[in-house]
Amino acid sequence: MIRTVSRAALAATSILTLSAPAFAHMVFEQTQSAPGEAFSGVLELPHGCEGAPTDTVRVTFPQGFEAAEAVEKDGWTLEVTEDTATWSGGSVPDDAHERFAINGTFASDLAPGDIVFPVSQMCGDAVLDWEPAVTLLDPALQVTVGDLVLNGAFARATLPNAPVGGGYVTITNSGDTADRLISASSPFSPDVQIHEMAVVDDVMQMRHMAEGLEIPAGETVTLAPGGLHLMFMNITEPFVEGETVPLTLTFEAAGSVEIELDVQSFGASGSHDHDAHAGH
Ligand SMILES: [Cu+2]
Repeated sequence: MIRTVSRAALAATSILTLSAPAFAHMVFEQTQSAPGEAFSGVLELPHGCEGAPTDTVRVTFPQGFEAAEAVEKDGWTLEVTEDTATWSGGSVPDDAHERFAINGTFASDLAPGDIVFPVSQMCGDAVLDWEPAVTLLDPALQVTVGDLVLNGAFARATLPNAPVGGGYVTITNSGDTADRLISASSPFSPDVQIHEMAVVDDVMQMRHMAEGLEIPAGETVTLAPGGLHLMFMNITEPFVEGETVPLTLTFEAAGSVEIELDVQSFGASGSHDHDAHAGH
């Protein structure tokens, strides 16, 4: 993600453009929604502007983000117009990570894909521009089983002779009791395991979750590159970009459901192909 730094005092020709390191960009805490769904977006300031404290934050609501509101903050003046929410008059030190929140509903006729909420972070005359995005998932690709809704299922293409493949899906439990993913199976592998990433002795390692994966009531669990994932052991054929991999997931309460994983490029991270994430 690119951020631009501009100072009003400088001529347009001398505007600085810097690439922010991946760990310092501004993203929404919740990055997925769908057309027609309500969305609560929380943004955290990664830092000030070149060391200076932040005094104003403005979020521009994209087209199709309806009934938009923003959440008041102590010590800040909030002004909401049809297109923007602006918090001003406060001060966030460079090393603090203050949060700002907006609410609204994505219009039901919006197309699936990334929706950018332009954000201007101001520190006196300095302005940092950010482009946090929300991915609208395609409702046609949702799969429902019991109280669970499965979204955005994908796998990454495997390299020649790779023994394993990774699969990812987002699972939302709309019920009021917890469920548990207890097993997975696929004709592409004799053994599909549920893995999590954990730091052991300062080294990131994968751990087989033999006890399964809890899907808490009312919550969304995201399996994604660099985090929780399904690991297809000893794959019987390669995962080829553009094709699909069938997968059966079995939940303790909701039962079994068959889904198809879209095979994306080797480095894909789901709908955010442009973002760099830690490898599998
Ligand atoms: Cu793994």
